[in-house]
Amino acid sequence: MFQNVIVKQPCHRIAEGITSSPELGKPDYEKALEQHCAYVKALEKTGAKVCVLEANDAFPDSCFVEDTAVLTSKCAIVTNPGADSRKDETAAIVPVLQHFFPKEVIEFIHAPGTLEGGDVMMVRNHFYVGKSSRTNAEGIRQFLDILKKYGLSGSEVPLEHVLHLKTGVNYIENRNILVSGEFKNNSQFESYQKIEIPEEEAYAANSIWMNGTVIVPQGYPQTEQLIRDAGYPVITVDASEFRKIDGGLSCLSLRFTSLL
Ligand code: CIR
Repeated sequence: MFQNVIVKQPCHRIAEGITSSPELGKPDYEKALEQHCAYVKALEKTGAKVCVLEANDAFPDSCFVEDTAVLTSKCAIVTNPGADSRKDETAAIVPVLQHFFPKEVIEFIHAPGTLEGGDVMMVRNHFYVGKSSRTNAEGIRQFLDILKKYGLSGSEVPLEHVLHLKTGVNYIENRNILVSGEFKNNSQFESYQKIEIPEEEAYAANSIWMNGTVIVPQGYPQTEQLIRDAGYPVITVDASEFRKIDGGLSCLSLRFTSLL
């Protein structure tokens, strides 16, 4: 159960966010704001208390708050994003985390290590961490050291094509895992019950488990059905504006239970 969620509103400069898919067009600020509101409502429906942070126009990608921290049952780890334009997004998350975690369990990834939360997938007390264009070997080394200190474990998953680990693979509890593309045959996920996402719906591999319900992006009917067939209630939300700048549903929130 995740009792708490942190989100950050999209900012006026969202159209300047980093993208690998310029052909999708630029996100529309008003639409993004509407979609963000619906996303918050969906999270609230699952019983979580949502803390909505104000937008920050200094950082076009700052609504993707997941990348700034990894929140566990024992500690909070503030990241050091690999994208230069995103590095300083972390300064704003520290005082927020202090409302939910004792100061002495707030840890940091330091340069030259880089790590983004989108590369970290939690399965109970184990954390898979993608080695990507954003998360480097030194970031992973520091991250695994921190996990060890708290009795948690982690393992590295090298990425080939996708931006972040959770762009292509997401754990939805009960040993069920959504896998797309390069992760379908990855031996590290062999022991899970795999739900294979069809290539044309790969974006929907980034669906999120929230307190028994799975929140799925709108417009991916095959994925929605596969998740329903696995026994989950589903809420769909439109994420089209975030998709234009490589953002999915997981990136838009930090989901956790407060230690305070
Ligand atoms: C970026 O490239 O950093 C943003 N445009 C998208 C971040 C998506 N975050 C995530 O998958 N956790």
